[in-house]
Amino acid sequence: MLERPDSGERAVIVQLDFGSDDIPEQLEEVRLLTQSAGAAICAEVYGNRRSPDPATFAGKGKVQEVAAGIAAHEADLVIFNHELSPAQERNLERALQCRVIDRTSLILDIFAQRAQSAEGKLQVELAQLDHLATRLVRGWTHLERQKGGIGLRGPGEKQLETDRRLLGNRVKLLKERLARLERQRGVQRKARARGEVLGVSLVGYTNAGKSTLFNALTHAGVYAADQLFATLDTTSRKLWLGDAGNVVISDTVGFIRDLPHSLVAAFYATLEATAQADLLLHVVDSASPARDDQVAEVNKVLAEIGAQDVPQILVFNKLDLTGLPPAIERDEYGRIQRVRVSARSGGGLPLLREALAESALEKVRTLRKAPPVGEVFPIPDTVLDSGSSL
Ligand SMILES: Nc1nc2c(ncn2[C@@H]2O[C@H](COP(=O)(O)OP(=O)(O)OP(=O)(O)O)[C@@H](O)[C@H]2O)c(=O)[nH]1
Ligand SMILES: [Mg+2]
Repeated sequence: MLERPDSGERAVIVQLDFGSDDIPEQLEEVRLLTQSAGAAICAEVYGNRRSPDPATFAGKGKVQEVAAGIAAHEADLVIFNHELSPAQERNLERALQCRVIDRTSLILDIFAQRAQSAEGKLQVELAQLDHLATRLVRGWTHLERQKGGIGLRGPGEKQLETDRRLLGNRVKLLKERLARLERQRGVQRKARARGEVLGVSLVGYTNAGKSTLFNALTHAGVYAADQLFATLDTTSRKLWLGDAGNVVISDTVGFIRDLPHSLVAAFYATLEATAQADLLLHVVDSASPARDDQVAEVNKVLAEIGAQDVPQILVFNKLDLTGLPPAIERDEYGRIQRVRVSARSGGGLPLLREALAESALEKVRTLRKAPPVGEVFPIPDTVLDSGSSL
């Protein structure tokens, strides 16, 4: 357990098992989430249940255990790695006399801390207000709120004591501002589309190494760190691929299991760019024991934002941790399925550039083709940098 940091809060984390087989991974994830939010974990409470207790989620005995943890470690807050109903949250806070936040609030708080762009900030605030709207009557937290802390940043400080009508006004205002920014971006996107450049988006589970890979490919110097949701704002750069010309590659926000729905909705505009990409590089932490689940989760969110049909190349990153050699793996039709790389050591990056170039050429070829049925035009690989209509 960590010592109390100079600033930062001490959290008791609670992980219950309802019969899932990936509890160790879920625990590891909530630890990282907690640290990413800036808190130190002073105690962990586990338990098994058949189903959540309607009143307190964890049940009476477990709540007592949590209370003991709070007392023993002078904890400032309790983090449930679960979704709590507003009533459960309220009951828990009453029983524990301590701030209680659920997984959604924790993730929203990290987003609130990281948001940089005007748009990102608006999107996060909108998601927080949505989450807060059902939790307006919390009584005792007013004093706590003045101190700030996880789950209390952002709209909480300003808004909690206002009524729903004010909240509604704020939501309306934020939506209008967002819509304006979206229109601006739509114009920019169209301008880019006219440039007829292939759009490639890096997508993947949070902490998979997207930003590290983006930097390795483009020397862009974006923020990459062993934190969940290090990236919130999309950054795009041109990437020269020799014969295949330029592509525009974008680093994007990472996904996570049970991404709060309000957040997906709020980030829809940002994620829409992903849905409109010509190609997705789906970056995977190939050394993670939860690798396959994470791939599935990412595909789930991609489907939610309408990007399920965008061609994907799986990039199995962190090869240095698995000891496997760099490689391009193809399916039985010779299509690229997977590229094994290490963004950190640079292993396999030339192969990834090759794979990207091949996909870019392939894409241009299909776009240029569209000949009358039955007719075939052989297109030389060298004449691909002008006149296509992406
Ligand atoms: N060992 C190893 N670590 C890597 C590799 N690529 C990235 N990392 C590390 O993984 C952590 C996360 O990297 P990021 O590039 O920030 O990951 P991300 O996918 O952009 O994460 P978010 O923006 O938080 O969603 C950092 O500590 C990186 O140094 C790799 O190839 N090998
Ligand atoms: Mg990142």
